[in-house]
Parts: sequence; structure tokens; C-alpha cells
Amino acid sequence: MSKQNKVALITGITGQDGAYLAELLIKKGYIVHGIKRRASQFNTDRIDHLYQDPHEKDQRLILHYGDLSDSLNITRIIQESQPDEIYNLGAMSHVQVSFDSPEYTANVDALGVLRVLEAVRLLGMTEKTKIYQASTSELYGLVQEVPQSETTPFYPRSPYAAAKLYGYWITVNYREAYDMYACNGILFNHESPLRGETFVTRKITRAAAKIALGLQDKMYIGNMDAKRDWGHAKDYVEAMWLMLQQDKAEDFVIATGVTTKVRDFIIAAFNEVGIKLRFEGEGVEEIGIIDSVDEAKYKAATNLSASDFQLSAGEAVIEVDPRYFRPTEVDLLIGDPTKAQEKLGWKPKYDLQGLLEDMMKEDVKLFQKDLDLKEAGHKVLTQAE
Ligand code: NDP
Ligand code: GDR
Repeated sequence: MSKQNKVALITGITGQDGAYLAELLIKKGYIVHGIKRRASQFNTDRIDHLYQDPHEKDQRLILHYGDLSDSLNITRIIQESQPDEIYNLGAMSHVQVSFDSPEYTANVDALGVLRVLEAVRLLGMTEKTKIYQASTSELYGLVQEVPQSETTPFYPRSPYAAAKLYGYWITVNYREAYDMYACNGILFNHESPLRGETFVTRKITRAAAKIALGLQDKMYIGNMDAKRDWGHAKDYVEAMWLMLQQDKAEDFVIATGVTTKVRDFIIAAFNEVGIKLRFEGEGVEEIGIIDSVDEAKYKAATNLSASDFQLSAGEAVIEVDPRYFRPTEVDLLIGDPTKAQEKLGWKPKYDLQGLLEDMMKEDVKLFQKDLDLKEAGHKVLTQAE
């Protein structure tokens, strides 16, 4: 292997962004080290296509067992892998779950960042190693101004966001105190076919695909009035890499500049499979009933004809369930990516429609397999999300 190969370490490599970033860096000729957590079952689905047998020569992807709550482990992995670049993507990343596990979230999402920075400092690697910290638009929380930019004040609204606030500032502090190349990407929501199943976009695309194929007849949802600036994860990992290729470490907002209501994302997703929804009522009483099926669109998406569109209860219901409401909500996110466009030359390739089409196509494909199993007489399990 050439001496020119840069070495990167990705925490959170088994997650959505970790998988796309690992693929991007390997394409660019990097040797990629990643930290995976020990689990009782394989948890590397998203990166299995990049996996190499550890006995092969010229390893491009090297996985280490580890956890951001374990400073000895983090320090050892950094020492062994000697990375030129660290992408700290590992986190308990679900906002609602952070209300259930606030202490764990703080340990991983706040102190985990400190552990990475301090390991690089203690190992005397501050001149060698550049660090990317996965900061978030959740830092803006309660709306102070729109669109949100690098200068907008923060007002976190969840244990997740409060922990990420510490991660943001400790990164800035290490940059200033020890002259480290450490920067924050303040990324707005980004999604993909690899998105975790319990985030709202993926929950919706999965439900629309299953409902279209007759595998499910109802979707429970939380606050449909929240607005998010949704981009594609493939575009966003490109921005992470660009942030570490500059002369000077700086923090950047990465966003599309377009915001959309959860409700409109639902309508658009069902529209992709030719199913129109009608919303009725207000608040928790609000339901949507399948109104009609666009024969051509439905057939194109599912390979079925509209007469195959059968639901057990006769109608697909979108039911608001307060269990998905958060104790404190972030109502409106819309980012201003001007600085990233000007200084990094970053420009997303996907718009919302492109993102939605990619997600719906993959989810229909995924559940078509379930449909085949069902038709062959197998039981198909569905799980509440
Ligand atoms: P995911 O939830 O898909 O992935 C999170 C990753 O972190 C997984 O690999 C997970 O491992 C790992 N992880 C969780 N806990 C620990 C721990 N204790 N020690 C080590 N690793 C751990 O998140 P995304 O890929 O969507 O996001 C990547 C990062 O970017 C996160 O930090 C997130 O907070 C942040 N972010 C995400 C945005 C988004 O819209 N996606 C927007 C802004 C910021 P496992 O697979 O074992 O669970
Ligand atoms: P978010 O993403 O909290 O913005 O955090 P999520 O998709 O979970 O929620 C977006 C909005 O949708 C509303 N919502 C629901 N959310 C979920 N998960 N499930 C539902 O049933 C539902 N119904 C309505 C939520 O209330 C919210 O307003 C994501 C994560 O990736 C973070 O790690 C990241 O930092 C931010 O994006 C930017």
C-alpha cells in the first residue's frame, strides 16, 4: 500500500453517516478505521459491502470494538490507528430517546467528544490529526432567528441537544486552547435509504411502502406541524470531508435552505406510490383516509395494479399518537448554507424530491421481498416504530 494513503478514523461507522462517509473515503484512497460496538447480533449491515476479511492484505477498512464512554479504549484505538483525520460521528442520536436516557446521552454525546479531543492531545497528535465533530441544528432549538446560520444563538430543547452543545463548545475550546484542527459541522437533518427506522422520514417512507403493498394499514405519527430542513446524507458526508481539507479549522452550517412540514412529507411520500391522503380534524383527532389511487403511479412504483390495493380495514389511517410528542419540541429548522457554499464550494446534488424518490424506491424494493414471502404463505412480522 502506498505511503500516500491518508488514514481516517470514524466513530459511529455503523450508522447512516458513518457508512456513507466510509464509502466516500475508501473511494478517495483512504485507509479507514472504524469503531463498532459489541452487540449480541451483527450490527454492521450498512457497511457489510465494504467489509474485508481481516486476513486479506491491503486492508482498506479496519474495524475496532469500542465505545465512546470508554476513554482507555478510545485512546488506544487512536494510538494504534494514528489517524490523519478523525470523524466523531458516534452518538446516541435520537432526540426523543434522549429524554428517556439523559445521563447516558450526556456521557456519550458530550463527554465522548472530550474523550476524543483529550486523547489526541495526550498522545501528542495535535499537529497530525484533524478532528470533525458532528454538531447539529438541534442546537438552535427554540427559534431565535431564521434562517439559522453560524452566528445564530443556540437554545437546546432536549437532553440530546444539551449534550451536543457541550460537544460543540469543547471542540471550539480545544481548537483555541491547543491550536488543534478541530471543527464543528452544524448539520441540519439529513436522510437516506440507510436512515434509522425510527426517524420520522424513514418511518414514513417505510409505512407508505408497506401500505402500498398491503402489508400494513395504519401509521401512527407524532407532531405533524414540525418543520425540518431535510437533505440527503450522501451530500452531507461530502461536506464533512471538505471541512477537514481547509487550511484553517472553522465551523460550518450544512443545510439545503428549504424547510418542509412533517405533514407535507407524509403527503409527498404517499404520492410517490400513487396514494392520495385526505387529512381530517385537528390535533389528536386528526386522521387521513385513503381517498383514491393513481393507477399509473401505483403500478409504476409497486408493479401491482390498483385493484390489488387492498387494506384489511378498508382504509389507511394516519393517526396522531401523543406517545410520539416530545416534552419540548423544536418547531422550525431552516439553515443558511451560504458560508459552506462560498468557502467549501459545497453544493448538494439532491433536493427534497430526489431524496424522497431514493428512499421510497429502496423501501418499496425492501418490502416487495416481504410481500413475496407473504404470498408464499410465510408470516410477515411488523414491529411498531
Ligand atoms: P446514527 O444513529 O445512524 O448512528 C450513530 C452511530 O453512533 C452508530 O454507529 C452507533 O452505533 C454509534 N454509537 C452510538 N452510541 C455509541 C457509543 N456509546 N459509543 C460509540 N459509538 C456509538 O446517526 P447518524 O449517522 O444519522 O448521525 C451521525 C452523527 O451526526 C451523530 O452524532 C448525530 O448525532 C449527528 N447528526 C446527525 C444528523 C442527521 O440528520 N442524521 C444531523 C446532525 C447531526 P450502533 O450502530 O452500534 O448503534
Ligand atoms: P430530529 O429527527 O428530532 O429532527 O433529529 P426526527 O426524524 O426524529 O424528528 C423530526 C420531527 O418529526 C416529528 N415527528 C416524529 N419524529 C419521530 N421520530 N417519530 C414520529 O413518529 C414523529 N412524528 C412527528 C418530531 O417531533 C420532530 O419534530 C434528527 C436526528 O438525526 C438528530 O441526531 C439530529 O441531530 C437532528 O435530526 C438534526
